[in-house]
Amino acid sequence: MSPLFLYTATLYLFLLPSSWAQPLYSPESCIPSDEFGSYCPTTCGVADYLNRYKPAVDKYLDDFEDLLEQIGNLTKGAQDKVVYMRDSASHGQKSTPPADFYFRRSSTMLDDILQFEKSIVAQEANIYELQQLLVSNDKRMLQARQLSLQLERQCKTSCQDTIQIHSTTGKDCQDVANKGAKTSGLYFIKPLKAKEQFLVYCEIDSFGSGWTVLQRRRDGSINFSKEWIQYREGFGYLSPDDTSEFWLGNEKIHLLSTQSSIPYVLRIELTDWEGHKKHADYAMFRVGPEADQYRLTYAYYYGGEAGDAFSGFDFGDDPSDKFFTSHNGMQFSTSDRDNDKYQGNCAQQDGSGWWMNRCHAAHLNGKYYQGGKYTAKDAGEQFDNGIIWATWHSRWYSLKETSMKIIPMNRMTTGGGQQAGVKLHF
Ligand SMILES: *[C@@H]1O[C@H](CO)[C@@H](O)[C@H](O)[C@H]1NC(C)=O
Ligand SMILES: *[C@@H]1O[C@H](CO)[C@@H](O)[C@H](O)[C@H]1NC(C)=O
Ligand SMILES: [Ca+2]
Repeated sequence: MSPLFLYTATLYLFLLPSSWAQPLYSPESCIPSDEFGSYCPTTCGVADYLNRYKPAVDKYLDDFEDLLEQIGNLTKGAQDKVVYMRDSASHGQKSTPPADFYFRRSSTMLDDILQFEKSIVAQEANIYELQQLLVSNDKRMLQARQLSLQLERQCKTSCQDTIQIHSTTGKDCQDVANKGAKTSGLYFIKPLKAKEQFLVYCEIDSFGSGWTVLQRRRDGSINFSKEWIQYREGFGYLSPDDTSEFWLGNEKIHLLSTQSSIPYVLRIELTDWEGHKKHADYAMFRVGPEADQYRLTYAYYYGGEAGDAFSGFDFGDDPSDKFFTSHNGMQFSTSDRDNDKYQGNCAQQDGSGWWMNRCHAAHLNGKYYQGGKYTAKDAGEQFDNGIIWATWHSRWYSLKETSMKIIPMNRMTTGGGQQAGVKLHF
């Protein structure tokens, strides 16, 4: 018997201990126990399990035994062969065959070895490539795992409002700047007669000027076709980096502009689609209370390259054009509240809220037209309903960006404030 067979036979004996003759656990020895946990089997379950699978395991072992015997037989055959070859080799040595025979044999063996080496080299290259692939896959998997960890962490932290609202407050943005605020952004302000503070965007420059922004158009993202209540309360979004569109609200504009003996200057800033910027300033800007339909008044045009469209424009259609397109002294109109000087409803025709006359030469809450130029056909009903400043561009040209902002008038006239302010913005 070969040593291998001896070994396997021993193994076989170990695999069949006598205890396998009977069930490992009898049903009586079951210990139902909670310790195993609700989803783990009890010892009874373990016994049942072993009893159920024992016949199949026995069969496997029988088959295994057969296989081992076969291997044993084969090993024995191989051993016999080795013995036979050794005998014939020693016999061959004794008979000394011709050198030529050995040479040929060894040269074919060399060929085989060379072939073998070549295939080993090729295999090694393959293995190397696969290893590289494995490494890069590992790296990618690591990255993916890190990403998923990051995402998991992000998902665990609840949604937080990360918008920064500055802590300085005041009755307007100039007050905020006077109290030391140095950067533009969102601030709460509370005009003197306001019941509650409210949020505004303050544009604060390095000269200490603090503009309170009332209106912003940038990209057409907000629909300005709204009704009275929305224009009264305000709509759109205030953003800490001045990237969004909004109307602050007529009530807030009223409270701001009428709160003190120091009158305000309204600055209108305009950008066209060619990137040119112009502005127009109005002294003593005021918006009346709701009881007076948020009437707009100002004392005079203070200056600016955009021209004085607020005071009307002579379109050349009629001698009264300028008079009927002036906005000074006009009440605010919306589609649902007609306070204009026209037999029709300007705000409804133009889909906006504004200090309509009959109807306008300045119209900053108009419809947003990408690219600027539009026609009566684009407007749907032949009304010029774009974002218009007639003293700069025609009424069939809708401006790209606008803003309306106010500052106390003394900032424009004292301490070189006027120069500073004008220089900084344009
Ligand atoms: C192994 O060899 C013995 C004796 O030579 C024989 O009786 C037996 O059947 C063989 N077993 C197998 C599985 O071939
Ligand atoms: C803007 O709102 C008005 C009124 O709700 C609506 O009729 C109009 O289609 C809207 N315009 C756009 C561009 O969404
Ligand atoms: Ca009317």
